[in-house]
Formats: sequence, C-alpha cells, structure tokens
Amino acid sequence: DAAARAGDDGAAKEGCVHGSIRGPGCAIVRSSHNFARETAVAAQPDLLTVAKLAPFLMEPLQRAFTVHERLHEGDAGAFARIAPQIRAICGSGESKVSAELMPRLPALEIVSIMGVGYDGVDVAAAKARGVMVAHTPDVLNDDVADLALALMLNIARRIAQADQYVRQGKWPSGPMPLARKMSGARLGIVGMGRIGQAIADRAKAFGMSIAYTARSAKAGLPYAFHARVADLAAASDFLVCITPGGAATRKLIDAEVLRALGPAGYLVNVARGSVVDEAALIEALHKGTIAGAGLDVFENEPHVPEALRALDNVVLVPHIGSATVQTRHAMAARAFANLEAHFAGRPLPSAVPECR
Ligand code: 8YV
Repeated sequence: DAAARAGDDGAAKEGCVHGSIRGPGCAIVRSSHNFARETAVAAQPDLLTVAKLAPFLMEPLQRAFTVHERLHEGDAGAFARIAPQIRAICGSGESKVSAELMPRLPALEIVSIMGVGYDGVDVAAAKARGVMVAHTPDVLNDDVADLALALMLNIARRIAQADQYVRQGKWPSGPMPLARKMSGARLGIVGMGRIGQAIADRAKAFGMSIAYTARSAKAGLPYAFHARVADLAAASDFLVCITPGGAATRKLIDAEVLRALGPAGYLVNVARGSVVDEAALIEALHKGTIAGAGLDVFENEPHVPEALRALDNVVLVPHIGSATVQTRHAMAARAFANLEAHFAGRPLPSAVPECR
C-alpha cells in the first residue's frame, strides 16, 4: 500500500522528510555528508500543487519535495512528462482534484488539503486508487465561528452601513434607522459539526436560543433538532450555514427555505457557496422575502454577481473564514504534517473520515 511504498524511500527510513517544519530527525540526514544523504536528497518525492499556496507552506514543501507548481494548468506537454512521477498533491479547501486528473497520476499516493473542506476532491475516486486524502480540521474552528458571529452582528446592527454613514458625512443630518437586536434572538445552525458547535458556544454568550439541522440528531447536545432545514428556518431569526459542501448539500438553501426564514430573518453562509441557491437568494434579498444576508462564500468565487454587490441588505466578505495569521499557519503546519507522516510511513494526523 501507499505507506509501505513510502517506506522504500531513503528519507522515510530516516523517519522524516527533509525540511520538515518540526523535523527533528532531518538535521541528522542533512548533516551527514555521505552517499545515503545524496541518495535521499535525489529521491525527494514529486509533488503537484493545485492551488496558489501561502509562502509559509510552499517553503517547507520546497525543502522536502520536488514541487511542480500548478503544472497541470499550464504546459500540457510538460505536465504529461512529469505526471507519472507525482506522488503527492497539495491544495487548498477550494481545490479541485477530480476523477479525471487522478488516472493521469499513476504514482499518486496522497492528496493533502490545507482546509477543512475537501468537497473539490473526488474522495471515492481517490479511495478506489488507494490514494489517501487528508485535511486540516479543528485548527480553524475558532476563526470560522468568530466570523459567523461577526457577520450576524454586522447584518443585524448594520455595522458596514453605519461605517459608511459616518464616513460619508451623513450623521449631522440625523441618526441612522434603528437596527435589529441580536442578543436573545433565535439561532438556527445548518450543520452541527465541530464549527457548528463552536458557533453555538459563542451564541450562548449572547443569550440566543439555539436549534439545528444535520443528517441526524447529535446525542448529548442540548439544542432542538429539526430534520428539515425549512422547519429550522421557520423557527429562526438567524440561519447560519456551516455544513460541508458537495453534492449532498447543493442548493440546500433554496427559495422554499428562504420563504420559511421570512422577512425578519437573516441568512449567514460560512460554509460553501454551493450550499445556497444564489439566484434564489438574490431574488429573496431584492424582494424583502428575507431581511438580509452575511456571506463569506459564493457560488463562483472570486466572482460575486453585480446583483448581489448592489444590494444594501448584505455584508459580503471574500472567503476569509480561516484567514488569520495564527490559523493559516496552523493549517499549513497540519497540511505539511499529513504529508510528512505519509512519507515516513506513520499514520496521518488528520486523514479525512472516509480514509480512516
Ligand atoms: C480556506 C476553507 O479558504 O478550510 C476550508 O475549507 O474553505 C478555507 O479555510 C482555504 O482552504 C485555505 O487554504
């Protein structure tokens, strides 16, 4: 299997990959000026990046691997020559690793995603080829939950509009219209995984009543469960989406759900753009079917329809859920650690559930 194949690698026998972020064993390999070292260096696994990765991930990758930066997007001939050697892929939460790409990489052993979401990776195709898939859960829970609460407060209290009100010199002509109180309101969470629970923890401090929908009720949670998302929407003032993307949740938030949320209800999406029917949302916002929306994710990122950008009852941010220095560094370290563990023949710190 893939781990056993990795065990044949000279570097893996040393129990590390060169240039590891932590890499205690690597110093030994680097400092020994002998044939084994030369062989190990020459045997650096080939890795394909499928996203523009941050320098703090690229640097350790370049020390440990022969990195081919998004080669599949450019020169087809160059990619065809290198493809048979590629043993690893590294990408972001938005990266596509399709069932069409994988057969072109017959030596592929692992896909390491720097993100909790991996809906762009065809995991079934990967598993069928014995390819491991890893992601970076947990380390971003706080940031994404923080942003969900920030968007809720922002749309309810109209912070972005209030900022413009002051900047544009409108204050002397009178106060802003009154906003909506968030504390004590009803929160509906779509997806009660790790981040959903972190959102609920924060909402408790705002005295909100909390309900949720998920594939099934979670044992031990003190929140009301609704099997249908429309029923949850009807019982919510704020509906927050934090469910995985992919086929199972495509356009889960449709016109019916938005009607159920109603003219005093707000939608927040920190999940994936695919979870919301964007055309139906634009219509609902335009007609006042719902009160407003706070959106971190969109159907066709980084392109946001003009019809959405023109609306006054939305707050739009460019997919920044995990975008803090602290969290992105932790995610990069985990994405690298998954690769490092694989090529050292160790269990992965965070394989996706389907590959555990
Ligand atoms: C980032 C994300 O956009 O974790 C995810 O699923 O969507 C984000 O944190 C990105 O993947 C960072 O590389």
